[in-house]
Amino acid sequence: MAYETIEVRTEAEKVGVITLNRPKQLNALNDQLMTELGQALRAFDADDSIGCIIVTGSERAFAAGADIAAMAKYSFQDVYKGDFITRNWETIRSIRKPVIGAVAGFALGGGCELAMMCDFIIAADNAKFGQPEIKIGVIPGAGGTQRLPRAIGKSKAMDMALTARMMDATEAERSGLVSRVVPLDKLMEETLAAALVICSFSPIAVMAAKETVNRSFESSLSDGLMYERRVFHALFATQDQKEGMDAFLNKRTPNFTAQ
Ligand code: CO8
Repeated sequence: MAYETIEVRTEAEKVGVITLNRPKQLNALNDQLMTELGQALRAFDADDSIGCIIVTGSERAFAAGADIAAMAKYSFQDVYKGDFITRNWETIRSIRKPVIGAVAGFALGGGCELAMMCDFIIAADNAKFGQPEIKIGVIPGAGGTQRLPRAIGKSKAMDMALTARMMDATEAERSGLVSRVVPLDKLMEETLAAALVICSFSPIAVMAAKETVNRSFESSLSDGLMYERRVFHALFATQDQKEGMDAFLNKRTPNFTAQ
């Protein structure tokens, strides 16, 4: 499929890589980009040869937010009737394979929110995260007020949403927003290495692990624990569980088949 605002490629025939590509606008997220991103994510999710997906931007910007030029003239009627955001921003939530955000440069506003929709974030040492919407008379609208406090706690989330200050990569890692910080020139190499580790495991177990961790954000502890237990039990019905445990006991590399 021909895309105009993203680039799509496959690495090692197993990892789908989606690069946001509106360099002149620092990858500002407009309707076309979010629609194309959703299409590319869905295509990789449906492709049995793909085990993990990476979403990334440029060295200067992962994404500097929603496209302010596109939004500036919208009325309430436009955004409400057009279901602005929900209609094409949430596709990533329905992707069942792991999605890693590889973030360099600015991840601001909707860009920070998109990064937080990924399953985890690997940041380059030049990454800067922020929710500066307050500076342009609005608030985060794609999950920033909800995912940020869950990721870094109320005080820091309030600080970012109310003062619009940016958080650098070191602080983002210390706060739990990102899982690792790597040198800028190693960002893709390290993220790809992480993706290939994930690809080496049972795709069924990987999918189940993602689903179960995500469940923790939607349920009470006891409901979440029960859900985890049942999924854990269910994995004993898979061939991959037999294979994984047998390979461990016989000191050999497992050959997972997604069965
Ligand atoms: N939208 C549109 N264009 C942008 C955006 C953006 N968010 N960010 C940068 N650009 C454009 C600039 O207008 C500029 O274009 P031009 O060269 O034609 O003037 C070009 O990118 C380069 O930007 P700068 O010259 O400003 O570069 P600097 O290095 O000086 O500054 C910054 C970089 C700090 C990133 C600065 O560009 C900036 O502050 N950008 C805006 C950041 C922002 O406010 N983001 C939040 C937007 S609101 C939002 O995301 C709401 C999300 C709600 C849900 C999403 C719904 C769709």
